Amino acid sequence: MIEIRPDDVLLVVDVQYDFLPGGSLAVAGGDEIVPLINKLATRFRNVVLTQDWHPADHISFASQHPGKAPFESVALDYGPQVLWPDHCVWDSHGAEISRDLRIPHAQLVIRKGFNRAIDSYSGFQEADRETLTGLAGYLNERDVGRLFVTGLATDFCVAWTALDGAAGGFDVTVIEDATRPIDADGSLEQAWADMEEAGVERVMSREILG
Ligand code: VGL
Ligand code: ZN
Repeated sequence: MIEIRPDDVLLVVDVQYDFLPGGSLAVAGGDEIVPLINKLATRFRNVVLTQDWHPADHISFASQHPGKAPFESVALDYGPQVLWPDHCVWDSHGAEISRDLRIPHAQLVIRKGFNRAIDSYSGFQEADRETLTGLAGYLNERDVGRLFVTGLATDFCVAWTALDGAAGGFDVTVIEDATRPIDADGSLEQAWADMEEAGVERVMSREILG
């Protein structure tokens, strides 16, 4: 069993309608994790949410690259970029955090991906590996303990957030069954390998909930 301490933080990544069944970039079984995250959240004094938040002409959208289809890749200034269906366009229904997520004590919502020319899977920094979101500053200023990461999708925004957290010196654990993957082209296996390599812990929710 893992004893949750008062200074630990639950990070809830991108539980938004576009990533849930019926959404434009729906993650299979994404809705199944919502009740579990609600339950986990009752154990944490500190909860932080992230919200994917793109302008309608965002560079990660296949629709902005003539001749390209979703899930193809392009080379951008900052490296390879997977192209996605239009999703989480700011102020659209799909960008809203699910109303089924019941975490009234959540303290902060970090929006990311709002610069047209840079994607941001990670809650900590954009894909140029330079532009910070301020999340590390917030957490450090609050002098928090361990980070426990949940949400969507395991192999993209959850993994990148966990990896950047670990790189930033945080003690990071992913609660595997409180996430669901997109799993495009071996991305899930790669993500777990990268996280293991970075020292990110991988647990199941029962180790916290009993
Ligand atoms: C995500 C792809 C594009 C995610 C966000 O939340 O994992 N994936 N934008
Ligand atoms: Zn996105």
